[in-house]
Amino acid sequence: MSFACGCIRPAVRRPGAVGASAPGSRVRLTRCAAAASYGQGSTKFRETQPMAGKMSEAERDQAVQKLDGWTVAADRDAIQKTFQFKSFNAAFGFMQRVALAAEKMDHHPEWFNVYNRVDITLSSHDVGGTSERDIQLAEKADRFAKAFQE
Ligand code: HBI
Repeated sequence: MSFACGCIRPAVRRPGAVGASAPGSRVRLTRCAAAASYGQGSTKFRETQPMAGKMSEAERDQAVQKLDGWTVAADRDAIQKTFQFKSFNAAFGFMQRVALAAEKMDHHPEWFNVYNRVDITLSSHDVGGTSERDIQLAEKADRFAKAFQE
């Protein structure tokens, strides 16, 4: 079962958390554990989550085509790209730059780094799919990559 935020399992409501369900019950999360792990403190329990901000497939696909080398993830509503650099130092420098931009945007990548390679997946957990924030962060990442690949 998947949830609006893309999580595959609900969290158990902790006693005292805000929500309509009894403590200990398993409730439908719209702000997933990943979102909660962004340091937002308590997880908000809502029956529905406004989907404002989520791009339609057509909007997403059109936006991805304008990016440099990004693709739509095969298994979820997200965009992905693999960056290759000349060295680990260049890759890590790129990651540091992206991290600063992500923190400033309050919008964070899912990424994997091995040596000179950085795999980035962007999705907006709060809307359970791709939003303009993902496109904006992808554009920033492409700009930063150019600086670290020269
Ligand atoms: N990053 N990719 C992504 N998606 C989010 O929904 C998100 C985030 N970083 C921080 C963040 N949300 C916070 O604003 C809270 O909504 C969790």
